[in-house]
Amino acid sequence: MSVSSALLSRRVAGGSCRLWCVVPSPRPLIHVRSATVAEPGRRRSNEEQLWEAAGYLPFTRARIGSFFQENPVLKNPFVEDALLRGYLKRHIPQEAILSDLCAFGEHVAKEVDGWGRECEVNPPRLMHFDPWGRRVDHIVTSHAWKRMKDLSAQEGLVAIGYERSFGEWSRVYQMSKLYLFSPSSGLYTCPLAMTDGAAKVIQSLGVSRPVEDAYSRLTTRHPERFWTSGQWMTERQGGSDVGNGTETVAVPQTDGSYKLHGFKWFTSATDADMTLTLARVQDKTGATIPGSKGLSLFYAEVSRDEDGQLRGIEVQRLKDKLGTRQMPTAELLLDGLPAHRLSEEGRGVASIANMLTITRIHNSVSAAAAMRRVLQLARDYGTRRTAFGKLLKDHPLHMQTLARMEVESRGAFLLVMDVCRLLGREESGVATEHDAHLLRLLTPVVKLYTGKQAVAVVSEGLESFGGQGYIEDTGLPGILRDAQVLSIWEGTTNVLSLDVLRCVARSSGMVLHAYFSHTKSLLAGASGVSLLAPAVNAVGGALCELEEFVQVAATKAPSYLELAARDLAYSLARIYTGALLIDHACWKGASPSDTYAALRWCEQDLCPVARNQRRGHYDSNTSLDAALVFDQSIQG
Ligand code: UCC
Repeated sequence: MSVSSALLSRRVAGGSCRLWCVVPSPRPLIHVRSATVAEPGRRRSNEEQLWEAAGYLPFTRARIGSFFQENPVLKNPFVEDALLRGYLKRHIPQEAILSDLCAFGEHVAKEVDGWGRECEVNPPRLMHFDPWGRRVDHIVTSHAWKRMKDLSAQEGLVAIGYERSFGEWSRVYQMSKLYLFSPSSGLYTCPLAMTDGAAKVIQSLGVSRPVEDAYSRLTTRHPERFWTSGQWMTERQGGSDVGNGTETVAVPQTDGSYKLHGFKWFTSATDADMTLTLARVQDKTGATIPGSKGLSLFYAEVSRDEDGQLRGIEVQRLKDKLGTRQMPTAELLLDGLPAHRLSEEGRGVASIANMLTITRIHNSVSAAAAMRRVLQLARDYGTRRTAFGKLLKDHPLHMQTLARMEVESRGAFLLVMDVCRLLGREESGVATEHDAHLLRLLTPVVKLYTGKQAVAVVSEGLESFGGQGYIEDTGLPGILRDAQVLSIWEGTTNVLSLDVLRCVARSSGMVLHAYFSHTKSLLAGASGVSLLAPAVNAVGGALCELEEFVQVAATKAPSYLELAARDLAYSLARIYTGALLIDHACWKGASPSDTYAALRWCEQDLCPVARNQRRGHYDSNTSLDAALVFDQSIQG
């Protein structure tokens, strides 16, 4: 009998059984891993001596063995991203942009990513009182969080969008930079999204007193002047049904300003310098107008009085969140916050809509960036980690898994960048009516679709690291936690699906008309490319199905469309993204991987709304959904 089989039979006969049976042991059970160095004055057991003689004791108290896993290494995310570089080379081959992004990517990998990690490890905390009992409501943030603010100004992460040095492509440039920054930013992209949104609102309403100075601070590159903005929309009754949920009142002052009184339940990045928020103007009797029509948009600065007290704000508490822990999110009592009305009375929702457009696009950039980041790390890890005798990269099944993630990630990137392109066109005054319709339709679509994709892809990405993907101090779990918020804030998947219906209705279907004609024009460019024929046919077929769905749905009651809203939004996203992937694969600088990605994307169900329509899912009279959800019955 070999040494190992002798050991095995002994352990089965006696040793391992003791782990399970609570039988008093004649001597303490010694774990084999720590048994090689005999305790002073104790004789080694025969079993231990056998293990040692066979050389099977790699671990001792003094030595912990030679098995370590190599960590994935973050390399320059610009250099590592063939699609980003290809996209930019195709659309904005400006040396100034490419070299700036390359240098920034290097900085992100070498230094900024470490700051991002520090933001996670040292989350913000709220100091309610100073040591002498004075209420101070001070949100203490990490050094790294403050560095992110300076960096954001210096790198022009908001400013680029307003300088417009590259005309209609300025937004693509800005968002490409944010895309490189986002996964390493310690969630600083959240205050930047709101800052960008606030600048956009102020610009669209007209930059005049009292917000001139604020606008210049939001869009400056000078760290000492740079301000961030909040967007306080969510109250105790929630953040989706803003029209009915907003309780905050605005009390007019004799000088034309207002004081706000209310409770903001969820304010992100609460260390902002200013905010935009909604409130109901009180008349002389204290009455307000209910619903959306009673809401107006206000600008308020976050400042302290001579005693160091926040003016008109009490920070109730910081939120204890699943993710985005790097960022202070608070409940705020507004108790006479000095404010200025920016919109006409009752035009609050319409006026803040520009901010929603911008933050939803930022959200989508962060979603695409999270997918790309987890893939970059997984890809690198695949070249280092050996399992079952070879590197992960040499296991075809592992590569298949990463390739599927890659297809999702590429699709998301192209969809996001196309929306940024449209935004840039609108802002530089070259957008056609058709572009404007597309931008309105695709903004909720890109936000809702990429938010969901990010959670799925990042979750799969964590699995590609095995158990290490589940270990906190690798930094990997935080990517998943932070991805989960992307489908929630700035409108949940269902709220945004309803926004799609809303813009279809308000435009009398013109947004869909723009969608169909643009998608067809993208496909037309690929008509002679035989390699892409299966993808072109799939998208073309799905587009026909979608047109048929729209025709049928137009004859149905609103409840029918409401039930179809989510599938409709998914269909819009998948078909349009398929067309973008095909279009990109036709570019003269495209690679075989671009073609492969397009083909793979188009193999999925591109038009789930047509499929589910045929199954009768939207006929509310036959729907058993609620019965299924609340099922309590047991048959028999
Ligand atoms: O989640 C939050 C935390 C902030 C954190 C920031 C993160 C940034 C990302 C970071 C990346 C890392 S704050 C709360 C989030 N809440 C929402 O997003 C709201 C969700 N709910 C909606 O979107 C709803 O659809 C509402 C609130 C807009 C619906 O309100 P109404 O009053 O029923 O809306 P109406 O009546 O349909 O529209 C009123 C006006 C209309 O204009 P007019 O009167 O001129 O016809 C609409 O056309 O507003 C216009 N409007 C829009 N315009 C409404 N929605 C839009 C839109 N999306 N785009 C353009």
